[in-house]
Amino acid sequence: MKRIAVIPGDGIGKEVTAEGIKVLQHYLALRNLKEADLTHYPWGCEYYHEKGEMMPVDALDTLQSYDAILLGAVGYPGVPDHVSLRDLLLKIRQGFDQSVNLRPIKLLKGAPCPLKNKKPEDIDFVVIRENVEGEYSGDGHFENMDTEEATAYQTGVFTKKNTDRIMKYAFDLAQKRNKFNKVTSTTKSNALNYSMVFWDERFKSIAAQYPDIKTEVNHVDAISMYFIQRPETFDVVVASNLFGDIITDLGAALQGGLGFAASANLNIEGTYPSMFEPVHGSAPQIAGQQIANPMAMIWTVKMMLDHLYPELSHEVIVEALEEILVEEKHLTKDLGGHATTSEVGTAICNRLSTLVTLHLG
Ligand code: GGG
Repeated sequence: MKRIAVIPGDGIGKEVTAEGIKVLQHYLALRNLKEADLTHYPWGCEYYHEKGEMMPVDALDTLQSYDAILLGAVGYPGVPDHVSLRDLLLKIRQGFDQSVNLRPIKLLKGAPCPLKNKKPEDIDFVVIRENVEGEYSGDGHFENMDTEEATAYQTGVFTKKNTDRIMKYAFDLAQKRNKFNKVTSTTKSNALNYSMVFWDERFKSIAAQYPDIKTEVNHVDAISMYFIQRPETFDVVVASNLFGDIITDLGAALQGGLGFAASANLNIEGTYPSMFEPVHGSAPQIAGQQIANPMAMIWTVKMMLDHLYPELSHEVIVEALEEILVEEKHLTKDLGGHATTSEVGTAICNRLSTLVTLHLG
């Protein structure tokens, strides 16, 4: 039995997490796997209002023993965004050395791609985002505040250890995917004369260890354009924390919206639990209305299953999402439908019942 810590968080995080869990338990039963042992933690912005902190000081000790963490979304008006993000999400990512943020950019059959003439086979790549340092290291300071000389410093930290680790992961993944055997590096070394010059040097050095893998280096501004102009040329894209965060929202747009963007924060050494979360935030403007699209969360649950049961294929979950999209009967408002968040979750469970029986007997 797998033990999972569940942090639904804020806003639509709660609604989509409920559907993720519904699909998770249903799928485990269909596959004759033990029901997951779930423990919910009410951490987030409501907890902050009550206790003055996003999660308890010993939260990492509490989470340490779990097989995985499932997170909904964090952030809500009334708590500064830099507090809600840093004191929960970034604390877990950094505290548990979840060095890899893996984000598939894949257009599902039936999903609304904003690019004309692009089909699912044209949009199928992975962004590997460095997840524990870089621009999100948290280093920096203010000087001379309340004067005309007021200055804010935000320091990007790029260590050889973490830069090499993320790049090796990207190259290994390109070998494993065996698509184009290609890694594209996202840089901005023309302007960032320390961090990104170092990034480029490390990329070159690691690439030399993988002579079978082709490489491409793009500035972050250029890659944003190429994602739109020629998404079919990407296989594995490696990026720093900030650049990865930004270009994967663009990637989500290619997939049909944030309602499809799934992610995994991986501790690749297995020393700490990994955390799985949809890319989207808490969307306070639609929270509590049962209109949020739960597909990103359900895809995220599939990524968690890949991690927890790597010996099994869980692609049938992606297939179920595609069938629901193509059928167009159970879609949320963002996709032009009228179904509630919960109805979409139930429809995906029903589809899984059919597909699992069909494929696996
Ligand atoms: N689903 C998690 C969430 O609430 N993400 C919001 C966000 O702003 N994330 C920034 C990041 O991934 O670094």
